Amino acid sequence: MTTSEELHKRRVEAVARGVGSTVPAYVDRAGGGTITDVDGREWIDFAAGIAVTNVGNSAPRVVEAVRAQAERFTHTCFMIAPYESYVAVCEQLNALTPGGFEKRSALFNSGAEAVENAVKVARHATGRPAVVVFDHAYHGRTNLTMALTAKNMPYKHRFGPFAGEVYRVPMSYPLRDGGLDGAIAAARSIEMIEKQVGAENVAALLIEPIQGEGGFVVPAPGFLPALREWATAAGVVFVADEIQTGFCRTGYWFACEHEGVQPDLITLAKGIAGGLPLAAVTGRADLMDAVHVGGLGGTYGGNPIACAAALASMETMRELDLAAAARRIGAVMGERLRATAAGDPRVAEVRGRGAMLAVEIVQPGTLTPDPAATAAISAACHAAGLLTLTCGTYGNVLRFLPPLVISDDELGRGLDILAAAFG
Ligand code: PLZ
Repeated sequence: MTTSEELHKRRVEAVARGVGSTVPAYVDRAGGGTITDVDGREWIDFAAGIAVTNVGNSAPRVVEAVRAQAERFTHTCFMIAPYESYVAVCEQLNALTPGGFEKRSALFNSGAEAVENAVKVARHATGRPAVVVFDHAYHGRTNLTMALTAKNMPYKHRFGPFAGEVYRVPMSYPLRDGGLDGAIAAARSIEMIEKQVGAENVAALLIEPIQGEGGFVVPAPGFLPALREWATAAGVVFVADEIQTGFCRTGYWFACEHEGVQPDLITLAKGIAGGLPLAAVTGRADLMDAVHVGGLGGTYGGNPIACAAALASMETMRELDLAAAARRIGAVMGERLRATAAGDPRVAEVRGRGAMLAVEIVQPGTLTPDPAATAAISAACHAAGLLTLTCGTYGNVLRFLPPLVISDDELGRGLDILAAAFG
């Protein structure tokens, strides 16, 4: 069989350099909490393909649904000849997302595409141009979503000019803003919007309820509710980007539920379909239905195989109660991480919710980010067979996103490797 080393040589000659990979191990198969590479090495998976395989890789229901749908038909294009599974996914999203009001959904392929479409809907419905985003935000790599994303390297560098009418305000980041009260942090951001943009010019306020790529930043309690309240009063569409936090990851179906926040629109992707490419915008019927017929769409959006996988994934989440599983995983991981942190002055903070936890690494005795130490700890994990990811504006956050079906044994072994990597 071909080895990872051989495949890597072929890759360098065939695949564009701009597409990176965290580890040079080529995958043979994956399931539960592990990935097996073509060299026969087993990795414990604390990445879940960046919070995608919440139901696990090749989850039995997903496999069966994909197989059955592929046999019936693979694609007709919903804009040409529609089919039930698209409608069923929308019905379920409308019912599952926070807010008892009437909702509509539209399906797309990627998270970035969902964000683009949420902005289209908000602009169309309000007739206003501006979009407000936050420091450390990540919303994608397309032209508009690069503008919405905060971090230059690697996402934006030399890829401009970017889309206009995007305004950035401070995030609540308790570790780095002196533990500012959530409502006070919100007032600071709101004042900036009102003075520099003008509320009446703002179509949408777009926020990740817990920031993903930006460093698993959990805003102080009260920050999201205060922004929600202001948006309502100002006629601004409150858009929650739950692409990384959604589908049971944080211990609820959606992270907004931790503070009872009801967004006007929610962007969804990643965990929605067990690894098949699917994304959605779900939200208030009056906003979604403001757009003229034919104004939203795309060739592949809501592909029938992806929809079948989404229905099977959501059923798996319900059947196995993966929100509860995320809370259990979070309790076990959190305890071990805090024990590690207690003896290690490089750990500034352990944070996150449910099975979306991270540690922020600094130079001891300071808040100065230490991306080199972060990379070294992550590399030690990789060397020992644990797949971990880093994130953060400063590249100094180790993040942990295991599949929610990981076994206690796999989780425990992963945490042992992690503890050893801290040395
Ligand atoms: N919004 C909150 O987390 C994707 C990106 C990894 P796409 N995050 C992982 C990388 O380096 O490209 C993400 C997200 C949030 C939007 C997106 C974009 O989703 O499916 O990658 O387009």
